[in-house]
Amino acid sequence: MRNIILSALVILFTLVSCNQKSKQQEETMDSTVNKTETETTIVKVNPTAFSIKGIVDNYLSLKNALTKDDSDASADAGKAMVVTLEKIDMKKLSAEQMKIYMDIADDVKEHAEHIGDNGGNIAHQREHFVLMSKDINDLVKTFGTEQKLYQDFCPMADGGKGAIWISEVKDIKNPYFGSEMLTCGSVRKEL
Ligand SMILES: [Cu+2]
Repeated sequence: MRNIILSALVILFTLVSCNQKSKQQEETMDSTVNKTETETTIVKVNPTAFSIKGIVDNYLSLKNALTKDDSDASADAGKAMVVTLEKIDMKKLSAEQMKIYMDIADDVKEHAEHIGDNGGNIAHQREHFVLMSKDINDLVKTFGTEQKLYQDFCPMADGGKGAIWISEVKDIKNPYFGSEMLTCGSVRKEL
């Protein structure tokens, strides 16, 4: 998935460059595009200029509330996420970065609103958490984070289809089942 996004970005970036940059800049671009690290540089931004830390923090609070079967705390974390998303400063992002960010963030916000509005219905909150976790995974992979994070997987979540979640700890604490099956799942990789 990441490779597809990055390849698409490189192509997009090259197209935009061809239209807008001078011949000389274009040559500089072409010479760097061949290096694999360029793919990352295009996307990665100065962490002091743009950070998804607030979003990740809210996500982890939500995840931890779900592991404790605490629907009200999950709703609070969902509401906090909506506030965080509204405050994110996108000015330092390039047009391409902003498009990627906004596509993901719009989706995260929708899930956060549903989770915030469904205190008392943890099953429904967990349905939205399946999709939000995919978004957070994409955000972290695209924009990076200074914190060490793990991508965990539960094969039984989402009606047996399996689902990932992102965690700040290596121990498995399952947000999809909570106390019912707290240690179901495994670490897939470090992010
Ligand atoms: Cu909903």
